[in-house]
Amino acid sequence: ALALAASLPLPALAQKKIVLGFSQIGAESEWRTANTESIKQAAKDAGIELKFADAQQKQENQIKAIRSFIAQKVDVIAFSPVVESGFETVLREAKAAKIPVILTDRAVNAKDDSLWVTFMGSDFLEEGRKAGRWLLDKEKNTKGDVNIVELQGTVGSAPAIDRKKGFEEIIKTQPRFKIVRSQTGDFTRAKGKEVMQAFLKADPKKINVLYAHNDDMAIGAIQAIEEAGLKPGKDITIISIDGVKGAFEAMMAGKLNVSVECSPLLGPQLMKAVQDVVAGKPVPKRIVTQESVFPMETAAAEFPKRKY
Ligand code: GZL
Repeated sequence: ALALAASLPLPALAQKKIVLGFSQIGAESEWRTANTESIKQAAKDAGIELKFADAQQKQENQIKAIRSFIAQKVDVIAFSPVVESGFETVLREAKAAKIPVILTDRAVNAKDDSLWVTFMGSDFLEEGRKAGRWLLDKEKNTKGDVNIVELQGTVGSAPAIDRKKGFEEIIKTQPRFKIVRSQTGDFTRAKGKEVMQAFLKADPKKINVLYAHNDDMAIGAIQAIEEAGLKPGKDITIISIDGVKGAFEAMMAGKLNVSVECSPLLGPQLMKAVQDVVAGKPVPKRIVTQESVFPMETAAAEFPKRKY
């Protein structure tokens, strides 16, 4: 009987489910909630077990979550680093535990790039350049100073650093474009409104343009501008980034002039990379999301096609 049993084909080992530990920044913006939805849905579709941790925008919570994923011996760790620096130590712990790490959405500035397998997400520098190019084109037939106030994203985050850098790289070609005030609104509507109120109160000089690093801060600022008795999108030209539904609604209402797309729909790409890493297949070190620019004139036609 033993010989007979030995000769039978082994029952196919139940394919062990891949376990992915994901540390998400928080739920600070429409972009972030769409990003979370994309990741959760894609894990379900791929049959990947997702351990999901929300850090409430605190770096120490992300570090704790990554440590707990290491302790649980997950197959892969992925996260969107809330800020660029301070993750090297915990990434070295993951490497020592032989758990591959995937960076999504935001990068870290660690020198040792062996600490992650791949970084997938937008080119924030290019997003800032697109915002700058749109403004120069809009003002190409005007003369005189163009005073810009800037709502920066989370201090120390890759998108805030690079969207500022990219925008400045473009507008510095024409000195009449001046950033007269710049402060962080931490990517949230509430903070964006609060800081814009302060800009409007403090700055006797006319504000011609608002450059917001994301739509949520722009939407908060639009409320502040209206409460100050001004017309957003007319008295103050507003440029923002992400392309979330709220931005399209503001553009259709004529209150936002342009939104530079930054897609949060990284879920499917992430799960494909997770499966490839586990299967030992090569994965590109950098996967860039393809994106466009939506001026208000295109908003109504584009809106029905939007997925986030
Ligand atoms: C960009 C992402 C930013 C969004 C914000 O990829 O990290 O974080 O632009 C979000 O809306 O809060």
